[in-house]
Amino acid sequence: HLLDVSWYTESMRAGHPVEILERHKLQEQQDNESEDVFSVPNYACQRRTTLQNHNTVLTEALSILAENAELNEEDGRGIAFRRAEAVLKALPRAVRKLTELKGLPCLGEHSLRIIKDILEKGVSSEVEATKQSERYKALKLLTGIFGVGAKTADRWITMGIYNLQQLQSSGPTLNQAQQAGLEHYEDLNQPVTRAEADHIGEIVRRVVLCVLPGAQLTLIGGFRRGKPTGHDVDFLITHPEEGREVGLLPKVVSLLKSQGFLLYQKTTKNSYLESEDRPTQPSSNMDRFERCFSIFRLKSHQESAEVRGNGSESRPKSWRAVRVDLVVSPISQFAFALLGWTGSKLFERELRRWAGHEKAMSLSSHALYDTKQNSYLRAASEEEIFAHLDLEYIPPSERNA
Ligand code: DCT
Ligand code: MG
Repeated sequence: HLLDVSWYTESMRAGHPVEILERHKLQEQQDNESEDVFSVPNYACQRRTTLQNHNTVLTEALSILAENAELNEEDGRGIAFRRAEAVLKALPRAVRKLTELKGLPCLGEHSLRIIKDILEKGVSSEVEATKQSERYKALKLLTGIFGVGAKTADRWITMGIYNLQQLQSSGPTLNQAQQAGLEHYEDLNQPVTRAEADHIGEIVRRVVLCVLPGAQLTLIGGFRRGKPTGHDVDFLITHPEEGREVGLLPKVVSLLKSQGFLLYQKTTKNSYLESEDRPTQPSSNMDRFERCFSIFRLKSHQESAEVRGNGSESRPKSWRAVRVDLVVSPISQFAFALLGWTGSKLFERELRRWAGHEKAMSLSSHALYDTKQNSYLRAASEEEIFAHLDLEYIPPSERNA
C-alpha cells in the first residue's frame, strides 16, 4: 500500500493546524513501529554519504531532472532535486516502498511523485521525456564543450544550433576556451581515471617543487573523496610559510607550457582580501583564489593508447587531453580552501547553508566569519572548521552527497 503523496506533502506544509499535525505525528509513530522507516538529518553536511549508493535508479532519475533544471537556469528547482537525490544517496539500503520515506527531509511533492512512479512502474515518464527532449539533449551536448555555459548554449539553440556539426557550419564567434573545448571535445568528455590523475599529479608536483621548494600539492575535488573517475583533476597548492606562494602560479604555468604539457590555460589572480571583503554573502566560494583552468596534454600509457576512429578501425594516439584545475592558497586559508574544494558541490552548498542558517556564520573557501561575534574564526585543519560549526567531522570519503 503506497502512501498518497498529496496527503504527505500537505502535512509537511508550514502553518498547518496543529491538531492535524499532531494526528499525523501519531499516525507516523504507529507506522514507524510497524515497519522500517528511514531517518536522516536535514543537512547533507550532517550525514555520511559514501560512494556506495543503494538507490542508483532513483538518484539517477532525480539527477536528470536536477541537471535539466540547472541547464535551464532554474536554480531553485535544481537545488530541490539535488537535495532529494542526496537524501536517497545517504540511505543504508534500497527503498522498497514510498511509506518508508515518510520521515525524510528534502523530499518535495515533485521528487516524491518521481520516486512513486519508479517504485510502481519501474520508470518515470517525466524523466524519460526529459531524456528524449531535443532541448535537453542539445543543452547537454553544447555545455559539454569546455567554456560553454547554459546561457551560451541557450543562445545557440535559439539560433538553431543543436549539435556540433551545426555549430561548426553556422560559426558563431568562439572564445579561446571554447575553441580549445571544441578541438578536444571527445577527450574532455571521456572520464579521467585515478591513475591519470596521479600521473598528472607527479608531473605538476615536479614542476611546482622546481619553482618553489617546500611547496605542497594536494589532490582535491572528487578524487580526494575516493571517486574512481572524474570530469577533471583538481589540485590545491600551498607553502608552509605564508606569502611564499605569491606569484607561484604564473611560473608553474610557464614551465608546464615550455615542457609541452598545456594545450590551453587561463590564469586568474587572487582577488581575496580579508580586510576588504566583508563576508556578507559570498555568491560563489571559489572565484577569488589564484587559479588556473587548463587543458593538459597527457601522454598515454602504451596499453591505453588506442582511440576509436570513425569506423571500426582504431588508430593509435599517443596522448589525450585532460581538464586540470590548479588553485593556490596561502597557508592561513589552506584548511578552508581544502574543505571548499573537496566537495561534493552539494555538500559545500549545505555546509554554507548550515553555517548561515543555523550558526549565523559565513563560510567560504577563504574563511569562516562569525556574524554574532563580528570576528573571523581561524582554523588550521578541516576538523577545526567542523568543530567551529558544531558539526561532527565528516571525512572526505563520506562527503559524496
Ligand atoms: N565546487 C563547489 N561549487 C561549485 C563548483 C565546485 O563547491 N559550483 C567545489 C566542490 C568540488 C570542487 O569544487 C571541484 O569541482 P568539480 O571538479 O566540478 O567537482 P568534482 O566533485 O571534482 O567532480 P568531478 O569528479 O566530476 O571532477
Ligand atoms: Mg573535479
